[in-house]
Amino acid sequence: MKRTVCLIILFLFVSCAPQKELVLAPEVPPPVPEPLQTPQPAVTAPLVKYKSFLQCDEKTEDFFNSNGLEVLPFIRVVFFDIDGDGMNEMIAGSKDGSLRLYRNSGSRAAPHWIPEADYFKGVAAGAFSAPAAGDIDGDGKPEVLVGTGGFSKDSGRVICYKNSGTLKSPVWEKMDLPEIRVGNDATPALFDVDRDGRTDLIVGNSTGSLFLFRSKRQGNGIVFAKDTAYFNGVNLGMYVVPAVTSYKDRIVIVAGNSMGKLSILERGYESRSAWQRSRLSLSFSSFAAPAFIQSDRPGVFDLVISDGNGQLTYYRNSRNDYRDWEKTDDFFSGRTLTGPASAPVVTELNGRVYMAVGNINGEIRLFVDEPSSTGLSWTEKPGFFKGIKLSSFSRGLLTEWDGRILLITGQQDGIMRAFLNTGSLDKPSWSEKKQFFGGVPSIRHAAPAVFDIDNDGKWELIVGGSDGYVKGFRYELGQDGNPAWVKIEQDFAYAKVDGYASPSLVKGEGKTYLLVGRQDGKISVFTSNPKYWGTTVFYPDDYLEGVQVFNHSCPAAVERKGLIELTIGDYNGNLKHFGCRREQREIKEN
Ligand SMILES: [Ca+2]
Ligand SMILES: [Ca+2]
Ligand SMILES: [Ca+2]
Repeated sequence: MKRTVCLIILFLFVSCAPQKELVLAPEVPPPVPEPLQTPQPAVTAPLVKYKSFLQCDEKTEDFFNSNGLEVLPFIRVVFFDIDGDGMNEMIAGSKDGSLRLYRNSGSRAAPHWIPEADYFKGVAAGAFSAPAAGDIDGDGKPEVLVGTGGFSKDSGRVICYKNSGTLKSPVWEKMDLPEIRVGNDATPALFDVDRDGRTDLIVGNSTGSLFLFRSKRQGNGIVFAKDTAYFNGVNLGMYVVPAVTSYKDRIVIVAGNSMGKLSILERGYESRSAWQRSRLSLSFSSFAAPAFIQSDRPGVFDLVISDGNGQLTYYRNSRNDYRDWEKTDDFFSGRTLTGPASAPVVTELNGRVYMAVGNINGEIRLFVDEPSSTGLSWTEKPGFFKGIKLSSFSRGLLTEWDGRILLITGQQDGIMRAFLNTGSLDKPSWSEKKQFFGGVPSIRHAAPAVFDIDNDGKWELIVGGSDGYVKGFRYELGQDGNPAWVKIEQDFAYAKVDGYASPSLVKGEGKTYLLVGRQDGKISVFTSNPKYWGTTVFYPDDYLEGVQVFNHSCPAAVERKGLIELTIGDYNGNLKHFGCRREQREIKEN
């Protein structure tokens, strides 16, 4: 019954379509999926219907990430041999509060990290987890500790978990210890500061203080007793994260803070010794969190520093003195990171494919499709957009204007801007065209795309917004040489998703696909098929199979050799790549 109604509507719709007066009422349901018929044999056979979809296969390893580590916001790591196999694993806490275990199956130079999904099952800290690991009760098996963060009453604790299973198949259970609290955002590190054979606990907090908890025997177990005098007067900057080791018979703490700055603190073991503090010259954009890692020289530790963008950077202890740190690619090469709310747009210009990627900080980077030194398929052109500073949640794209290259940008506040490259591709020089978007309304979180929808050789402007709508505009040239934009009325009537629409358009086999990223990380597909429908309207029709990203998905599609190459950015800052081909699936009757 329902289908009959649909077919009637469809019939009415198609028969009306060529007339110019057609007005789409929002409540009119979109037509049924495109039925394709197999070639009709002479004899009457049952009608077979197909639904077309895009089968997408992930190829992120070749394009953006050969090392396997997904971007985790506010990642905090420790390196520790948790399973006793003689190799250090990486234990990572993150914004979501859980702990993750990663093993490097590659080498220092060509790392490949593999997550072990369930290793820390049962360990959860609510939010912003900061890990530590060590044998705190002296039974020869390691415990795992989690510092908690975030804006809740549970923030600022250190929770200890004991493994009642085996090293290979652990069963983590919360230990029954007196509460360990330090205010908000606890960041634990284990170290035996008094050399009594029991591992003590050093914890940072959100105000930049460090606290010592001395390990004391109690009955058959241990307790951590707060020693307020030990770090008296030491402040290292908000959201301090300590990493602790020893060097030349002194205790050494490298600590990072939310400003991205790092300090080194040192003192002797004896109780009359006092802390000496100095700055390290390393600096990050935000939330620097250091961790020591075994170097390739016995007894010497190198440093891994994570930051607020989820980046991990390896520093070699170049003079073995914990002061001279030299950045190297070890362990974390092979990732293309462009910052949170990663917003790629891929365009083809003069036969070359370019990808501009915006982010939450208003930065834009340019990549070209040539293999990079790490073997990935895109190479960055550093400084290509030098001098252009946008506000947050930027998205930019390159297109052509007046025989030159034009950068179009959108951002959170709804302002769209255009910059003309008056230089060359090798030495760009950007000059803003102030009056370029006359007629285009302000669209919050404007996510622009350009595409020649109607094949007239002029591109149209397609913009998604935080309200979930996708709108299209076409231009006529005004007297001053600037375009005057007019809204495209019908084509995008159905192009609406559940928030933060981020459009990308691509042609394939006579259709034009409008792929729209959305808040929940899925991608909606709308299809314009004038030959079939007799109209250029984009209808929800085809769908993507095999695509999953974290939220605020931002797709960028380009057609190459019959394949739709799909790049997707997400809120965490991952870039993923999928190769999609059109397939048809038989629709079962009823
Ligand atoms: Ca191990
Ligand atoms: Ca133990
Ligand atoms: Ca101790």
